[in-house]
Amino acid sequence: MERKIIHCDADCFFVAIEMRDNPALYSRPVAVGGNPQSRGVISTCNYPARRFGIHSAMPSATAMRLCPHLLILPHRLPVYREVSARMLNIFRQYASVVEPLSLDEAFLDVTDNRDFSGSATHVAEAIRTHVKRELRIDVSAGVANNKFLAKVASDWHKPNGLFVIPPAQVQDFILTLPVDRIPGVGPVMSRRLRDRGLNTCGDLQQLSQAQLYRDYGRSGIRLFHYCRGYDDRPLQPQRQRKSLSVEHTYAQDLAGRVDCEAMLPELHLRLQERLQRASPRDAINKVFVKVKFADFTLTTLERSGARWDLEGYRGLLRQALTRHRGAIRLLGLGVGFQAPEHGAQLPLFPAGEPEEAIFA
Ligand code: TTP
Ligand code: MG
Repeated sequence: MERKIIHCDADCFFVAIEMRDNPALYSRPVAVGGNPQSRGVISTCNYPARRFGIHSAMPSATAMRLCPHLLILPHRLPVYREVSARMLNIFRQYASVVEPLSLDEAFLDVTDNRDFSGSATHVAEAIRTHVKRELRIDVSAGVANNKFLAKVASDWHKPNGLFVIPPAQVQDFILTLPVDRIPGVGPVMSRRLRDRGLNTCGDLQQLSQAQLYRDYGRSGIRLFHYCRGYDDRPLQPQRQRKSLSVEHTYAQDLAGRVDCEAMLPELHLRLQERLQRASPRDAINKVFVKVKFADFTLTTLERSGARWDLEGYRGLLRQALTRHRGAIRLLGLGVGFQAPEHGAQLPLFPAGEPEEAIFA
């Protein structure tokens, strides 16, 4: 039977909450992010700010150059978390299966929903209205017969939009879909494809599965299915965290190993605090360190079954630091958890894989 999947994604989530709580901000460029003087980055910004080319993960200093009258507000994470939880509660009133993806995003499977004469489009409209009434923020939604298309659709009429891809229109829709609209295809992969003249999903359809596998490995297999509008991944309602980490960008670069090791205890303490609130420790099956050098070279070193005490991380860090020369800008520590058990229904993609990183 054809599935009915809705993807909901709030518009400029953090800033939407700030604007709601201070309506004078609606018409001016506003971002939430870190301090430009201490290498902060933009978490998100509203649509007036996006017109200046500002986007998530951009250094705040760059954003201020692009738009000198940009207002950058500090984070109020507890408030965002509360709104997120209330939004999730609303979603659950309309769908028995909900898979949260991040604070402001979720998939809903409404195949069995009998309300609204079984119309997923009407369910999506009702959810948008409900969230707006109760939380006073805008949610964009996409409706389709699988997760991939629903996610593409929620982006289509953003902000404050709803877009439906009826099953009969999937083939037409997909032919002209630009490759960089495929969730997980980042700038690098997009460029690789475009350099070969592969601009749309229709272009990708000309390649065989074997060809795509040869050129792009497992990502190629995903592309083969996606470019045909095909995706049989089920929702993962109790999606288990795959990893947990903490990191810090230092206001002043760390000169070398000794400086880095001096920072370890504090980072490790933060990791332990977060672990206490998260998954059971007996599920930890690997540890990793992340190092970003002053020239932005990034290296991650992970080891299965390694110790996640301070000594274990010290050993890993020493090894990671030998990989590149220069001062150090950022340090991170993390753990990976055992993958959750799966039932008979095998997903097309490995469980819990971060969507954005798939085609990095
Ligand atoms: P997104 O849904 O990616 O972005 P958004 O809701 O701000 O904007 P859009 O209208 O395009 O959906 O992310 C949700 C929130 O997650 C965002 O408000 C802030 C936070 N976030 C970060 O902190 N850093 C990031 O790099 C990104 C992408 C998001
Ligand atoms: Mg969003």
